[in-house]
Amino acid sequence: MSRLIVVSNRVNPPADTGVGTAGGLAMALSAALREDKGLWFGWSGNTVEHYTGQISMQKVGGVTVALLDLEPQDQNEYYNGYANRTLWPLFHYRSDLVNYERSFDEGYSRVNTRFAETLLPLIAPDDLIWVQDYHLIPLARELQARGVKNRIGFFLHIPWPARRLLKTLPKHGELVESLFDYDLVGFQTEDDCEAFVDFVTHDAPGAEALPDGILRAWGKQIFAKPFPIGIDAQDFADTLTSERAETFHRAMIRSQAGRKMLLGVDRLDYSKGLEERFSAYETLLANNPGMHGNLFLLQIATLSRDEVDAYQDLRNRLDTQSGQINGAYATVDWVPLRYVNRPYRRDELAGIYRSADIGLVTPLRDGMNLVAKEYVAAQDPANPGVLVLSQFAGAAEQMKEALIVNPFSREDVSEAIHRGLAMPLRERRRRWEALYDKVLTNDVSKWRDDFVSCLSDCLPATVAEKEAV
Ligand code: ADQ
Repeated sequence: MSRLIVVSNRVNPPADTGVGTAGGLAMALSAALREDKGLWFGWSGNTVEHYTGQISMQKVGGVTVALLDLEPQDQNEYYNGYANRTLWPLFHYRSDLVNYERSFDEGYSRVNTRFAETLLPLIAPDDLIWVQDYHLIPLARELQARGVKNRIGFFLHIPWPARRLLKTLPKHGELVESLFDYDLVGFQTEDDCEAFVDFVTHDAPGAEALPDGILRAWGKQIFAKPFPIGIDAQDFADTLTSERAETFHRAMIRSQAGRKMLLGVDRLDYSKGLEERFSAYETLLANNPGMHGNLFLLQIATLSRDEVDAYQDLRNRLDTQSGQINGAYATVDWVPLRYVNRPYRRDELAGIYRSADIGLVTPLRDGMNLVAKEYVAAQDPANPGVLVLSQFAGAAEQMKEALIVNPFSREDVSEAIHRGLAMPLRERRRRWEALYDKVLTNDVSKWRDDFVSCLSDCLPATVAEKEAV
């Protein structure tokens, strides 16, 4: 069997303690590589004054990793610049927050070149290379320019934007063309895949969409397909029965003191719809005085990308908004909103999820959203909570038995919370059983196996023919 090399911006498998850095990609990849003899290559997260191109190999949380240090200029232009100030907002439909500068573009190319140069000596002829996410779109082009002939796949963890939006990005054609240097390009949802095909068929020279996801353009051919990501459901179930998860669960139940708990768990990111969620909760409180004192919202929002202005601004606004809600509604013995910025261990989170009556997952745009799946996986089958899920999370394409809401409508979200709180046990169980079945069936191993076997075996004959030429 070929060795798998995974390449991503950051390499941060959670330690065996489960403390890990927040982030769906890290959770999913370490679960996928742990039992594999594969290699995970990427940026260490550290910067050095002068770039050396030296790799350090380590074993972290059971995974072999190869780490590269970058320079401060790389961090500013590539990571904080092109990746998080340009592509992230654009791909999440926030063109108002897009900041494009040529130096970002240059930093993005430079770092992709550095990745290719340092990865090159580690590649054996029959390795499969799997590149992750928007930070590394041009990597296949850079590798091929250095003579790499291996099969290379790409998976996009975030949404693919609508055609007209993408066209606002300078050099968007070049970016899309570089995806045609991969053999297989994977998306989270059918919707994202369709948006990609829509761009290619309308705007790429010589474009042709053939059956089975084969796409031709720029004189090249690729295979484009959705591979919805999942969680490591088995590992999560084991975590749930750990002593720490149970301790946290009991502590939460005690601290609820008979009140219903609504729960949000997110990175502090404008794509997650936190301001809109707080507004919806405020609407619920304003319209239902009888609920005062009988419920609360626990919002865990771990700080993220706090070197980027838009994240600092959001943090300030959320501090104000949470203060206003508590100022307006709290009483001496009731705090309606518990707003927490610190990260929690996975086992602690599992216990917290289990004690929540409503899981609020209301991003304005999200590639998939693993919190929705973790919340479902953590529920007590005899008395499960209700998932309120944004129609704009990729997860909504699969998780139709959740209460699906429009996160831009405070009334819609507030009514769904109300409905969830009043939902009879029988309906809660019926919905949860259907959701849990999907979370178990479509887990992270299936995601990895589907992608890797498609990359290695199942490419359409026409692509195999192309390779033979
Ligand atoms: P993220 O935007 O990071 O991931 P998500 O899928 O929700 O979003 O994953 C978040 C992960 O971080 C979850 O595993 C969650 O448990 C963890 N986490 C969140 N808050 C935490 C906290 N306070 N403490 C500890 N852990 C916390 C990107 C895309 C998503 C896509 C994933 C995977 O933006 O759309 O689902 O990659 O492809």
